[in-house]
Amino acid sequence: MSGNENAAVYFVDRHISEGRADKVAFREADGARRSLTYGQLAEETARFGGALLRHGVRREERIAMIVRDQIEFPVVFWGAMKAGAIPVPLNTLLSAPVYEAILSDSRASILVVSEQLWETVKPAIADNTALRAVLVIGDAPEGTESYTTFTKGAEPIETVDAHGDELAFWLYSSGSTGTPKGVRHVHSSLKATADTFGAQVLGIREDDTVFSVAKMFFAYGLGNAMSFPMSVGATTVIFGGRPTPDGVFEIMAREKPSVFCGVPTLFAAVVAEQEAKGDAPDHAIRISTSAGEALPREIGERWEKLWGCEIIDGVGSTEMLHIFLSNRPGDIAYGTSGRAVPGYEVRLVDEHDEDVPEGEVGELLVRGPSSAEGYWNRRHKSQSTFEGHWTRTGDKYERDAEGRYIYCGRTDDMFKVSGIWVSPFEVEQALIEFPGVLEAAVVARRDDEDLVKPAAFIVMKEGATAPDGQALKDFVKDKIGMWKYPRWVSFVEELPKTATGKIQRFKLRDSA
Ligand code: 3SK
Repeated sequence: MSGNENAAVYFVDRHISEGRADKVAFREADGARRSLTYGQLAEETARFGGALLRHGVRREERIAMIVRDQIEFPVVFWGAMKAGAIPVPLNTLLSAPVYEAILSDSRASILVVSEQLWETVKPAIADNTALRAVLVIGDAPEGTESYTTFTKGAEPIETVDAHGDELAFWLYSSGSTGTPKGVRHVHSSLKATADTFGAQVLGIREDDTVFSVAKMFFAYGLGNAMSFPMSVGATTVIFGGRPTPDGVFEIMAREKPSVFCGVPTLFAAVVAEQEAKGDAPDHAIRISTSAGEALPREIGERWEKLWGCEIIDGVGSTEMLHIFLSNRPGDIAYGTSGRAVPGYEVRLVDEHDEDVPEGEVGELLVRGPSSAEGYWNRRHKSQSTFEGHWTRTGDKYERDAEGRYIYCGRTDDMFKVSGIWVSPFEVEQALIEFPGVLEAAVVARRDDEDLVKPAAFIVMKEGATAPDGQALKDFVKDKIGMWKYPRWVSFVEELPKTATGKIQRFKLRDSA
């Protein structure tokens, strides 16, 4: 091995020798509005690592994190890695039974929790025998230890030597269905995503300030708000709260980020709110990214008109750590996911694993330098997802004449009407072009003759009146074809989504 390939050396320690000790790495946009320089981050991570070793934590022990986006998030994440332990950031919006299942599956020995989340987490650890310490960031209730006390007086450590192929951290992926799976990533993967999407698509720069509404527990947010800015010594604005259009406007105007990373639901809500208000906030955004779910063309075009900058829409996965298929600055085709990110290759295959020709729908496979090592405790699922160099995404795509990839839906979401494949995403895109429609989700439903047909669930913009269902059906028929129009239209308050913004169509299927 040449040198220490522990990711914390490149992302944290390097900035000191490169003269960025006084540069702000993280700045909170809410709560106590604290900030942390690269120098403080290097020191605090070394101290947190020292505290773990003092407590007897050994290499590869899991450190579960149920931590909001706040200054302590990067400290715990990188501090654990410095000590050779494995940080496992968890979605902060889960319920106690799901935390209980994940904590037991991961056998984490230390749990770090933000005080605001303690009441939800408390019942999840009642019967857990693997946990040796529960550290609460903030006031520590009985039976827990305060994060500050745990760290106090600990001897800062040197970052432990690690191989680039060694396990570094896990993320739990719930995808759009099922119980979360522990996805195990190695040290070199973080730099691989920063060198590919971060540097070659986003073009992240040292003078950038990044604001990501996707939280750091999510692979998309982890890259946006941590590894990409930290790869060049840029600054991240951290926001712990729930993103709303008004909150986004406020942060844009006050913090002046130059890079904004969003998800389609939020872009749609921001655009709708802005069109109602008739103005755009004073901002410094030079580029925006979207992932988590395909961005409808309409939303991309409206955003660009209002904000005067592009949205780089792409697709990634927790298994590949970040985005591997994406549009490029200056070469955007809204409504498509663009082309493979430099360093990655993609294929579209049919059910016999044969490549499908242009214009036909196939499952998307990807190969690249950041694929996960596998799932924890899920051997069969690992074997069917990670096939040698190739990773199955479970997404259906079509390639157009220009080599761009067009999202058609999750493998489980696609269905045939009169023998022809229907992409729920295509029908949804058509529906949201109807005046007053904010969001739409389409699923298969059986009619009286037991034949499968599309059913639509519609969320209207605030203050907009729901149209006649027939008007919507005719609109879709005219736009994308006779057989694809929804035979049933229901108006709902909101769509079921994962914490990271993916529509859970399976829940609508169950209710259809
Ligand atoms: O869902 C996505 O598109 C995504 C992007 C980057 C990282 C992780 C995910 C799931």
